[in-house]
Amino acid sequence: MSKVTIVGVGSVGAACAMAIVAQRRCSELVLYDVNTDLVEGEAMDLQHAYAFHGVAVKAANGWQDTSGSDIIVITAGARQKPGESRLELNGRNAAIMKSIVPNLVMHSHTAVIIVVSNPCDVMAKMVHDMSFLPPGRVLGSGTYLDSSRFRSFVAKRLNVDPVHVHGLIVGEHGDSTEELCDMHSCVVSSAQDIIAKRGYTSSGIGFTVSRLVDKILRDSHSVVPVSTSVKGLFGITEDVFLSVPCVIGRSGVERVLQIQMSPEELQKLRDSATRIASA
Ligand code: 6V0
Repeated sequence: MSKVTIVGVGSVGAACAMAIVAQRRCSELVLYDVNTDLVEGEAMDLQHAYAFHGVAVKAANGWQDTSGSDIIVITAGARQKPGESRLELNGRNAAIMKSIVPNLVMHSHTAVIIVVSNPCDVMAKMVHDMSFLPPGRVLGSGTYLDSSRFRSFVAKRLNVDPVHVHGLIVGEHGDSTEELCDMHSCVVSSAQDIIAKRGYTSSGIGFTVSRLVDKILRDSHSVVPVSTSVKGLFGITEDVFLSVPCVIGRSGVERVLQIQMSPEELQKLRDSATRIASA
């Protein structure tokens, strides 16, 4: 038995819900949103297919309905407009985090919290600091999505199965994400390219979150790039969250792998830390 709560059921929250349910990642999925019509409609729609997926989907009537969650996914908040950077969402989404995090933690003090709302690295640190949860129990989805995009671009160019392309994007989930090859700019501009065409991104992050939920609930000890505290690692002195390769399991981020990086890569990672610290 496992319970997952998604807070914010707009485009991203709905895509996360769809992926989690379709891939049967948990036994109970609770949806929470300030827009009560939206959340009830979304839950009803998914629940009508219960016979096909077997996940009990409920719309929360209040914070108490989120009680005892194993994982909480936060996707509440403003999204980028075309041309707007993720960091520009900081003020608006910080206010939302302040209004939801104490309520969530009060009802689920053993949950792992996955922060998706942008700017993801800044929000993940803020949620961590406000939650008073142990280190590792709050993580940002970070560059796990960027890494998946990178693998898909390499696979397409080389005409190979993306399952067999291995590579990690580390650093900020944003414009200063680290360059690992000439496809860097495609990865960094991906979200803006999609936003320019359809107004928002959702499916990629939906599957990314579903995969993270699975790895955490199975206590998989998988190595994935997610956003976590990096102060004191890789020569970073700022108190920030950034994506680096992490071992994740039932308690969230269990440890960071201190992989070898070139001096240039390390400098870019430190530049990301400086940029995030001043956001
Ligand atoms: P959206 O479709 O506008 O949905 C946001 C939802 O949040 C709406 O349904 C709101 O009602 C709800 N909401 C607002 N305030 C609260 C609150 N206090 N409590 C509960 N719910 C609330 O936005 P969309 O779903 O497209 O994006 C959500 C966030 O995800 C944005 O910050 C995006 O920038 C971010 N993304 C992050 C990605 C990542 O890889 N980390 C990827 C895509 C989008």
